[in-house]
Amino acid sequence: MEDKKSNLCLSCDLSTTSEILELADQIGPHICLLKLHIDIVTDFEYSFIEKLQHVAEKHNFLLFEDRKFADIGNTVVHQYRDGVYKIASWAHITNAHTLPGESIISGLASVGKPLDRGLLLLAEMSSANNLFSAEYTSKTVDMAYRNSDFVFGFIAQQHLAHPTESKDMIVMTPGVNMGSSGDSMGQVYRTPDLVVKEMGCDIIIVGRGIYGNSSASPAQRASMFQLAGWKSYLDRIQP
Ligand code: 5FU
Repeated sequence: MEDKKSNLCLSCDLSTTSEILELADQIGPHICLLKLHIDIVTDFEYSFIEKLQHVAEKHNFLLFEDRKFADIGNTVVHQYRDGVYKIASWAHITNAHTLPGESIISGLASVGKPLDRGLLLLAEMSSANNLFSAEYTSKTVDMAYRNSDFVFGFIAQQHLAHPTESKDMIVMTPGVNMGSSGDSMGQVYRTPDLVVKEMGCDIIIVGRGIYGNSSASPAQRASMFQLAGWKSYLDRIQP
């Protein structure tokens, strides 16, 4: 983030490998992280991962699979390590719901820790009328700090502090756009300035704001979000 002056994560929700590789290469200079939903890719072959890793190394960004694991420990071990996608073999970062209880973290850690991977916990979501409560969020924060050898942050809409721990965890925030307040399926957008400067989030996750309908190119849009996100971050830490 510091090297590239970027706290921008591209949410690359495209369904073909060629579209993903092309967009990743175009906007690679502007991002610190690229987030995928690998299970929406229609022409997936494992060789795609090697090509994506090449683009990620070229532009110095990390890979995040937005898998939102939500099952018992034994099942998530297989979902994370095995199957067609072998997520743990390439995703530096993935995420999990805490609904099943803390055993989901130990299951994922048994696979991810030896590979030097990291986990984010879903503490809040951007969608309208979601069921996350303040109590659920605070229990999720507790779980994160109890497992801080593997969990390093949250998907959330605001900075989340632990009542007694002084160490900070990173907050990555989806539902970010400029000039749109949401979509027709419950997504709620807020601006980079609101989430980073006012709410204390660290990374902005932007999808359609970058590659959706616009007269500007995705690279121009990504540059705009990079500048806005980084300025909001600097404004917060050096007021
Ligand atoms: F955890 C979350 C959440 O609370 N809101 C989200 O929108 C994840 N997301 C993801 O961020 C969602 O699955 C999309 O991949 C992405 C947002 O895409 P958009 O095009 O910027 O709306």
